Amino acid sequence: MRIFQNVDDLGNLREALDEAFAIQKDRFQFQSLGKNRTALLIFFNNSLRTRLSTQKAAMNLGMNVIVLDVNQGAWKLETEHGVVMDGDKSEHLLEAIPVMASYCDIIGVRSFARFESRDYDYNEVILNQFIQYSGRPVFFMESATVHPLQAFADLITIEQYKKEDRPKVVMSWAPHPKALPQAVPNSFAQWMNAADVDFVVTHPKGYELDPRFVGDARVEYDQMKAFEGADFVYAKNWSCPGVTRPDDYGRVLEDYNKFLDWTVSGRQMGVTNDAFFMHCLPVRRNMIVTDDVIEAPTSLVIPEAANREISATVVLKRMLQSL
Ligand code: AN0
Ligand code: CP
Repeated sequence: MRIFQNVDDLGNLREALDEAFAIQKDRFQFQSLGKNRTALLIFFNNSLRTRLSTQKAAMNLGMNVIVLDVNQGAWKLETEHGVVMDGDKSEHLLEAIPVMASYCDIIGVRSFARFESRDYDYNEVILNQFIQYSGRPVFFMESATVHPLQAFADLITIEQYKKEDRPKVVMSWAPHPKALPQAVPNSFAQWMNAADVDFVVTHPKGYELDPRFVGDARVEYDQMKAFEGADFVYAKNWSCPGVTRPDDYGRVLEDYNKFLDWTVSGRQMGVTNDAFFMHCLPVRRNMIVTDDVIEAPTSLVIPEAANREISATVVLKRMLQSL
């Protein structure tokens, strides 16, 4: 595997899940695979889980790891082509990428949506430059539009905890004071569409996700109706994807205070099939989800985060095998 961006990059999903469960049983079985190989993890944005779990995954495989926080210690990078660099940016990404690539075998990049232009974000301009100019396998550690390591860990978690063969999985928008990207819901929708689950999305009108990720998944605007009989509830906020009104892209459409009844609480969980609660974290309590729901025995947020190590180990293993 040379690129890890979309669910299709894994090929047969059942085989990928079986590989994940085998790694869960013995995460050190491929220790010799990464000997004298180096993973470079590049962060343009903050991270707790991705940073730690991906380093841990590389160590499970016997790799060396270098972590770069671009905004702390590296030169400020220009990412646009053709600009006169007379501002605060001292180096261009087009030099920085091949230089960084020369020190490693595999590159992971985190670069969130900037919300300046929908086209710029949805064309994945930054990550595509890494793919084009690094000559290395590249995996997405949350880009402008996708977060595949998260979605893979989410699917592993659902497979691990499901009580029905084909569980009902509900992804619910929840309120948040600041504009957040669509990467997590985009990937979750893409992966749920590929998995054997009954998938429903619920959000207020105006937050419709891009069809290239949500496909023809069922959308239910009545949150309580969507939650009926759910086996898994996946909460997440996202800003306006700008599908029907591109000018609204990246905006919080209305004051979050008007949507506090969308906060996942015992009221909605009460109509589910004793559903498990999931969230990618970091989460704002009593905004996205109430304390009692996230602290309940049915909350999977910690095992879900722990599975990030497993998804990253499978992905890095496959990339090592492609070198
Ligand atoms: C990010 C997001 O919503 O995409 C990262 C989630 C993994 N969250 C925040 O910026 C709070
Ligand atoms: N879920 C997730 O990717 O968390 P971090 O932003 O802390 O890496």
